[in-house]
This record gives sequence, structure tokens and C-alpha cells, in this order.
Amino acid sequence: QQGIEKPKGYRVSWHHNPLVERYHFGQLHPMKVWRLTLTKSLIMGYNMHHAMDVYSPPAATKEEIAAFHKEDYVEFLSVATPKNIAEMYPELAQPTGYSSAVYGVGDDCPIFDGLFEYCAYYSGASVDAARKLVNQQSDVALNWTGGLHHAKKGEASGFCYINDIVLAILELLTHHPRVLYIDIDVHHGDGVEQAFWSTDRVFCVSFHKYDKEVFFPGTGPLDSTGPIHPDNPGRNHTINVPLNDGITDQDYAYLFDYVIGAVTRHYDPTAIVLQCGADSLGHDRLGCFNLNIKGHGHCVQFCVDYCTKFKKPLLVLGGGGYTPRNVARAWAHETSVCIGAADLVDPTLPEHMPNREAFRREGMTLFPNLGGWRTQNLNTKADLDKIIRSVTEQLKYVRG
Ligand code: ZLM
Ligand code: CA
Ligand code: ZN
Repeated sequence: QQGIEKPKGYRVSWHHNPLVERYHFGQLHPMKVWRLTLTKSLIMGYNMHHAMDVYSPPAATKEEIAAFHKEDYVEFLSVATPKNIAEMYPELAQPTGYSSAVYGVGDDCPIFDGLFEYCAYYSGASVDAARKLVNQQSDVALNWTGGLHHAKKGEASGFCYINDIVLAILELLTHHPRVLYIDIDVHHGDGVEQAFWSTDRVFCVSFHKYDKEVFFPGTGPLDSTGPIHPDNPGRNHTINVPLNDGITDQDYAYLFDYVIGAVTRHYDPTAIVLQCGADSLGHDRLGCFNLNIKGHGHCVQFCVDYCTKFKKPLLVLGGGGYTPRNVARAWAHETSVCIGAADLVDPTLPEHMPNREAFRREGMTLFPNLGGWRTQNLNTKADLDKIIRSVTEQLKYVRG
């Protein structure tokens, strides 16, 4: 893999603070921070870092975080420790732990050692990436440690504490009139949607498994398209694509190409932010889709092609992903897509990386078969067409 060089004509930057890798949500928690170490090892094992500007950005400051989040919440995150949490909120301490009534913390969002530093590192990387795009020092900026789309203004939710995506979009909005946000995590991008619900300067599109009351977070039905009030600028500036279990590469690409093709034509964004949650892959511990690495990567390829063609900046972020080796495979492949080297990488995995034995058992390939056998595709042609019709109708009311 000596052949990978800097792509001519456009610049790709990789924003990664290795200090994020030090933190742990807890032994049994599905969010494994070492998936980021594994991702980095694969990217570097393929020598792809030579084709990018590599930054190790500083932690986000409390002031930067306060651009979106409530100050009392930021203060709480910065002082809470596993030891003092029970003392601070004795009335809420329970035999099993602590109530999620306090700023959303609980089993999904535990208080672990160094929590705030962890948040500040992944958020700092997204803010840095957005700034490099705004300053035109980069054309495609990557932060695989970010993409934590559920965090609310004053509350943690779904493994997310600080919403680095909102912070990055706010940074882009200082120079860009229209930002398109696309979310391919298997979960609904509710925190980002909520933050920009009432503006036409951010258009949010999320593809997700939807089963109200059953699948987290339970929001994002097809008819949730922005505020109802006719005078609200955010009206029609949200698209939700609710999906059933088992969607395949082919059906997902069909929907993605149609929806994002139509949104880009109508809305004419000046920048794109793509959240690449890898829990939409087949075999994910929490997910239920049947996407392969290449099916997932197709969405990244679509955005790279569009942004290259129209010279628009692209911010690419991580997100969920609970089968760590596949997360690393997906994000390494998607890095190769961003640097224009997808056809150059050897599908046989590189020699030097952690978890070599486990990878070997899976065939030592970047593209294992993840489709097909856990659940069948429960999305019918009628389901897909209903989505297409709804999006087509909605976009009649959208002008960039
Ligand atoms: N219980 N431990 C996706 C965020 C998904 C809410 C059901 C907590 C889990 C899950 C945590 C070890 C993104 C819910 C779950 C148990 C209420 C969710 C800790 C297993 C464990 O074993 C576990 C004690 C934990 C959490 C499973 N939580 C699975 N699914 C979701 C949140 C985040 O990918 O979109 C972006 C990064 N939470 O379903 C409960 C309703 C809390
Ligand atoms: Ca999503
Ligand atoms: Zn997710």
C-alpha cells in the first residue's frame, strides 16, 4: 500500500485526538471506545494517513461547548465523577445506581472517570474539522470520534453527552447559508433535528430503524418534516426515512440516491455534514439492518462525488457502531473513499494491527459478508415507494 498519495485538486483532513481512546463506558456497556483505536490502526495500516492532513486538535473549551449546551449542564458534566455523583444527588441515588432524571445520566449515559475530557476531545475534533472547512484549509474533513447525535441542549441521551455535530454545524453556519445534515446511523438523529427544527439554514435528513415505543429513541416518523406553523422557516426542512429490519444495500442505495439527490437539487446546500454511524451495518450488536461495508460506503461516495463536483465542503463524522471490527472496517473503507483510493486498497487486511487473530477468523478481509442471514428484509417495495412519494411531495415546498 505504498501507492496511496495525496489526492490532487482537493484536500482531505483527518481530525483525531488520541486521548479520547483512554476512556471507558464500563465493561458491559455496548459503546466501546477502543473501536476508535481499531479504526485508527486500520487507517494507518493501509498508510492512508499519508494522503491526508492529520490534525490532533485541542479539547473543546467550555465556552465552545456553551455555543449549544446549557451552562449548568456543562458545569455538571465537568464536575461529576463516579464517586461524587451519589453525594451530589442523594435524593436520586437508587440501590442500583442513579436515576436518569439528572441531566439524562444513567445506564445508557453513565458517569465514568474523565467523562468531560472524553467529551471535550471528540467535540474539539469536530469543531476543528468544521473550522478547517470554513477557512478552506480542507475540502473533506473527517472525525471518526464524533457524530454523537442524541445529546440535547441540557441533557445526555443514548450514549451521547455533548452534541459535537450541532457545534460543528454552528461553526459552518458562520460562513455558510445552507447546511445539509445527513444521518445514516441506524438510530434517529433526534438531537441534531431538534436543535435546528425551526430554521431553514439547516436541512436534516435521517435514515433509521423506526418502531415507536420499541426502538430507541422512538422519534422520526415519515410525517415529521419540521414545524407545522406556516410562518416557521423550518417547515419542510426535515426529512425522516423510517425503515424496517433487514434493509439491503440495494434498497438503501435506492432510497439514499433518490432522497439526497432530490434534496440537493431543491435545497442547494453550500456545505454537507454526513454522520456515518456504523450500527446500520449487518451483524451490529444493536442494529437490525443488513448493510455491507460497501453499501454503507456508497452513501459516503455519493456525498464525496457531489461535493467534489460542486466544490462544496464535506464534514464526515462517526457515530454509533457496536461490533468494533466492522466499525473499523467501515470507517477505514470510507476514509479510502474520501481520499479517492477505494480502488487502491487491498481487501486483504494489513499485517500490523490489534485483534489480528479475530480478524483472521473472519477471513482477514475488509469486506466480510454482513448481509442476509440474521434477519430478512422486511421493507417492501410499497414501503419504499411511500417514502419516495412523501419526499417528492414535501420538496415541492423547498427552495434553496
Ligand atoms: N436501558 N449496559 C444509540 C443509543 C441507544 C433505552 C433501554 C439501559 C442499549 C443498551 C448500557 C451495561 C447512537 C434505550 C436500555 C440498559 C433504557 C439502547 C449498559 C445494553 C447495555 O448492557 C448494557 C450495564 C446498555 C445499553 C444495551 N441502550 C441498547 N440500546 C438505547 C440507546 C446511540 O448509536 O445512535 C449514537 C452513538 N437506549 O433503548 C432503554 C430505553 C435504558
Ligand atoms: Ca439515522
Ligand atoms: Zn446509533
